[in-house]
Amino acid sequence: MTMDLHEQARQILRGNDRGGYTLPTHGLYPYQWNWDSAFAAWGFATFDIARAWDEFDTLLASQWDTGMVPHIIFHEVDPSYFPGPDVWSTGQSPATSGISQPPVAATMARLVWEMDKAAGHDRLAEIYPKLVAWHRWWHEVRCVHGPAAIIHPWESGRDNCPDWDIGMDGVDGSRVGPYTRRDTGHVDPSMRPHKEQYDRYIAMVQFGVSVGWDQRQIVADGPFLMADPGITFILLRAHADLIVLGEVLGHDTSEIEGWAAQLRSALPEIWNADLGAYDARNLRNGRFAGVLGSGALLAYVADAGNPTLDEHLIRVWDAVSYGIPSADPQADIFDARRYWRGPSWPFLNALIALGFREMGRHDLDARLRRETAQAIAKNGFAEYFDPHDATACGGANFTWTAAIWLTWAG
Ligand code: 9YW
Repeated sequence: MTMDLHEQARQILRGNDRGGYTLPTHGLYPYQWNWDSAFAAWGFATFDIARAWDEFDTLLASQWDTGMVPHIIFHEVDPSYFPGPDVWSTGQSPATSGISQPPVAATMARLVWEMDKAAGHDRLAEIYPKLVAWHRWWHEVRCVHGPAAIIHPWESGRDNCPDWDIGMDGVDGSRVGPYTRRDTGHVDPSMRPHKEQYDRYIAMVQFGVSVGWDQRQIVADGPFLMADPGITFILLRAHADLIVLGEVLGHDTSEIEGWAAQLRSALPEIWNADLGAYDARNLRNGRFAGVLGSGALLAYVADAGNPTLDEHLIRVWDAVSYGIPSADPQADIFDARRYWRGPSWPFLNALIALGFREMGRHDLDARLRRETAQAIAKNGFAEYFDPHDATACGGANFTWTAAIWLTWAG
């Protein structure tokens, strides 16, 4: 059984490989996505280490002059996805979106390098300066208020999670004009964001286009600006991994150490004492989202957990059966199959588990691994799962689900 699933997982990675970059899944997502690629590299490293490094190369080849690494790279135009390169209109070549995505690449590069240090040394040396430039961009452009901020929910990688509801309320989606969604033609619409949310997503893209994707102007005047606990923890963790990689290569890492210290000192700003947890915050008015989601639980990957958060973790986890839910099952906003409003996401479980292991919480790692593996063994390599009964949701034969099977769950 397990052998079969390993082979299936390798076939999914090979099948989604477009020659140097990997699609998240056929149909629904026909391009290269930033953090999906980093996980794909980790998966490839279990059977083809050179191919793993290629994935980082293609991702970083589309880095903007500013240092930003975009969230989507539109290598070959595919009309089955909306919003495509014409809507983003960033003027990049190859075409890209105009926002970034959670910077997990340095963390994944460290894991890949550790799997074969000799094979990885030169490849790592090539990408290291690009990773540093990307982290500098996060520090200078997105961490100006302290914690990492996002200018669009898509930048968080957790598109419609409840964290963003209060920020989305301030976005006017009524004037976006007509457009045709494609996602709801590929998968069950009840598992995707609502139309009112989509109108606002597009309005934010249109604002970016209107200012020529000037990121500082978007941070200053854009319709949406929220502090994201998820990216804050991922970036903190990635800074630490980048420092290790820099030391291996003999570089001075003091600049990165400064970014990491500054970011850690901003954590109290995203601690919501009323909620007893880290929380997303609207940076336009200081208001907290007031909901517990997977962004807060990523604290464990950055060694930022505490006993109060532990209580929430166990409470939300005990309420379901197949991994950590992406929203609080006891809150009104919970929706077991709607994307980031409740489902369990295998790759995110794998990321949180990385933190558990480093804290010495092997019991939590083992539980999360077992539950994630059971969902996959039961219903396949789905994009995400209903956390109560492991119903497969979203796209099938999903790259990062296959990757984390090979590296962790399987
Ligand atoms: C979309 C590819 C991407 C992920 C995101 C996820 C989803 C794209 O799929 O966003 O069109 O909604 O939310 O994290 O990178 O797998």
